[in-house]
Amino acid sequence: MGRIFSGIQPTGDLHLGNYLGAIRNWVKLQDQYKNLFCLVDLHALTTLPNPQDMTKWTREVAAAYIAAGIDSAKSIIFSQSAVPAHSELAWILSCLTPLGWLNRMTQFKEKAGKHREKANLGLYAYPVLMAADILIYRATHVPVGEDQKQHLELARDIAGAFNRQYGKDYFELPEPLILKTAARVMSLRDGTSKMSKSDPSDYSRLHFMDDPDTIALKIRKAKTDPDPITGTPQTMENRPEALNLLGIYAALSDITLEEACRIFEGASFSAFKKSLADQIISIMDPIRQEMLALLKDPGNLDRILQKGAEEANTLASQHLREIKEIIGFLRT
Ligand code: AQP
Repeated sequence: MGRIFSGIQPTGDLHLGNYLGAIRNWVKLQDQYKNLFCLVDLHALTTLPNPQDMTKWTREVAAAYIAAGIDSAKSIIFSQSAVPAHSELAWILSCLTPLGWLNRMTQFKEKAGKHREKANLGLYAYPVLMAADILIYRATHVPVGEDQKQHLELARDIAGAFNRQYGKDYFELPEPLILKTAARVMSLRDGTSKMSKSDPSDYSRLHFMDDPDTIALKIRKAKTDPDPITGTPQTMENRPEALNLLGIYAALSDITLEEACRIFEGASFSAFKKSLADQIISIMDPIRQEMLALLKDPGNLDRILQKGAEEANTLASQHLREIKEIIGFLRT
């Protein structure tokens, strides 16, 4: 059985993009692979959230995983910071990673923006920690969206560099798992930029915790254009907002974008938006209700994470022992 590692940063309220692009697909992988689903709080630290938010968002992401169908009896759910081997391996791997490789990472350039000199070292080294996250469990597969492809490539290069340096095929190169069902969701205000936790506008995204009235309002306010919906995606090529909304409807209904266009051909956006809001509410509101119930008992959530951390630590510490032996560290 293959092994999967994946995670989400607790850096804010989760949104529909995180659901359709990641969590919903992970649920389906649970019977095919051994899965580790992490709350990557060490990565989140690169944005320096205040401690209250870090705690709140970590529990919320855990609750979202479970409410959406990740089963802690089948999958390991845990916080990255509870497994010290991630940080230890990240240091080891950083000594094998040429700066030139990191300089090519587009996400660092995007996130650091114009103030590169002020960006923290953690943000720059983020892909090395991500390589450690994957390699410490000797994961065979990593579900990736477009935005993470380059980081996974780097993880494979770093694994190869370790194997070459020590003349041993210790790390199998992790394979990307491109999921056909993973949908890229764009901002409700701008169909050309992705829905994101860090977008300053609340109206750009739908949160897991939005109640039905808020969902309906945000969909009513979502940017569209004055033309009616046409029958194919090709005839709507230059209408990114319209295609994004139809794409969301299609993903939630398990149909293709072509089918969604056919169903709503000729419809006005006000009619389509009503159907879309109903569809979102019918899927996301039961998840919200379950999250609310889970968040009422933080002690129980913490126990689930504690159990996950123990399982993850058992796997990770065994591998770290082997890695240290290969390197020649003294076993004291
Ligand atoms: N808009 C999206 N559409 C599809 N998938 C998405 N993901 C994020 N946004 C979309 C997927 O969610 C997973 C976890 O993402 P993350 O929190 O680790 O970081 P991110 O990709 O940087 O997510 P955000 O929401 O954009 O956060 P910020 O604003 O903090 O950077 C990943 O699998 C990602 O592909």
